[in-house]
Amino acid sequence: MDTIIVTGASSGFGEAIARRFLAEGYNVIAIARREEKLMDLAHNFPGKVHALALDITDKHAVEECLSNIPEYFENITALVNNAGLSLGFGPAQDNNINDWETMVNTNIVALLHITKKVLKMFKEKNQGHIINIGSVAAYYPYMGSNVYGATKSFVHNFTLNLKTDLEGSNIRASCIAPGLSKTEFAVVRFKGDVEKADSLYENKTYLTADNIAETVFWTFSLPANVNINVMEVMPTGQSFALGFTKKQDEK
Ligand code: NDP
Ligand code: 8X3
Repeated sequence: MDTIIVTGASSGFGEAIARRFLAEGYNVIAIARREEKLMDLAHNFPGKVHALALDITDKHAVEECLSNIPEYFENITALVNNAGLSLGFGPAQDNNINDWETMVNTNIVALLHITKKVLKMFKEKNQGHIINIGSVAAYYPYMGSNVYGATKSFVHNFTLNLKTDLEGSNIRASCIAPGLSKTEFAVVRFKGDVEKADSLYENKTYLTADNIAETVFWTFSLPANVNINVMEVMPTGQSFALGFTKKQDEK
């Protein structure tokens, strides 16, 4: 059976994407740091999940694990580069430089390492699909998005450029750009402050992880001659990133 690699499979979109493919009978290589969450997934789909508990910014661990894939999971047909995060929500001048580095290292550098490794396997078979999870933050600026939005712009641009390099091959490259979605994303962004995270969704419509899992599965399941390049997916009530209007400071 074909195998799908899903990074960030321990929660949110990644977990829902993994479950969506597993429900269709695919094998899944599930990557994230929280082993217990990956084990829950593996217990629900016995024999179908190869759980790799690792930090994707650890390039040696990534290299080691992806070089030693058990035979049953070897027939990889898609890579979903989903793991990612935003840290902090303030203006650039107030942000923590370490948070910026973590976002760049996770959302860009780690994605590149994994892509490079898997692309080699795809090239050997002249088949495969790389699906990157971007964000509407790549196109619509909002206060506090700064480096996060810029990392997602990289993901979008890299996907489109990758596609030009793959011209003439059977390998597809797609970028799915979700809008406001309720996952653990905001809790991570606000560093565990659940109340603050919840307030982001107050009086707003938002996407669910299952909505994005369905979009990813649809993108993958289209005929082999069809490539979704970039697709923006927003909740019906959203028209541009977060777009808070803010009164000017009165001084
Ligand atoms: P979650 O926080 O629910 O999921 C993030 C996933 O990424 C977790 O499984 C986490 O696993 C994994 N992850 C983060 N850092 C690492 C790391 N260093 N190594 C391995 N795994 C890591 O958020 P979402 O599901 O919402 O986010 C998924 C993607 O969607 C991200 O790329 C995000 O930028 C993007 N996105 C989210 C939107 C939203 O509104 N929620 C909107 C647009 C895009 P663990 O902690 O176990 O390592
Ligand atoms: C907001 C999308 O990725 O900035 O609509 O949270 S993101």
